Amino acid sequence: MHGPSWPAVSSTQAVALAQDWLIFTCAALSLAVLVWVLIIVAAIRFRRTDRNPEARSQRANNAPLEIVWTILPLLIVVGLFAYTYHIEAALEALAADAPVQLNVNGFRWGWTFAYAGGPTITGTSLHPPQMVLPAGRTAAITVTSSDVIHSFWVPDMLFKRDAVPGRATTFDLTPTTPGTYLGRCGEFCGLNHALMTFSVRVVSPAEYQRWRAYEATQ
Ligand SMILES: [Cu+2]
Repeated sequence: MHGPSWPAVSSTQAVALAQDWLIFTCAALSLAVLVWVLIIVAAIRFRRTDRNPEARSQRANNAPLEIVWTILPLLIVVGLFAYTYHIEAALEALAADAPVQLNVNGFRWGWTFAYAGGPTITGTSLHPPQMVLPAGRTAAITVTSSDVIHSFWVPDMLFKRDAVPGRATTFDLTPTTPGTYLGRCGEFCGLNHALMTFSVRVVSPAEYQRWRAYEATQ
């Protein structure tokens, strides 16, 4: 289980999103460093001293410089937008025949995981349910809710999708690393919202088949 810490980045979707985040952070940090350096240089070099009693005019302008600092940020923003759009489009795409298909229903205050042709697991805030997924296989997950808006959220997989009453939303999730990951409700839904947890146990495909076979005998 992973508590509130750096996410484990344990789905293929998470890898793409973490890369996007890294690019944004690098772009923001390099601009921040550039601005900090320029502020410090300007403050020291152009400060009022005995040798330089007149403060520089605050109104002097430099047209080429102003064009550059208008166009350059515009290009950066358009570039970041295009790259994010490209990633999100890939994340939104659904595999034609996902090997694992299940419905997730959120309710106050728990979750039901209903596998196609397989077990249905219901858990409450006192007994959170566990979802089992095979590593490296795409799961098509359809979320909905039976009362208010909840949100299916697995922080380590960097994935969150609203569970809206009367609406079914399908997304693909491909876990990469075996382990047990904490899931929560990501949308405030009432008093026991914070207790509306679940877990996702990612196992090898062979172990997943054994689990399905075992559940079928129950
Ligand atoms: Cu909820």
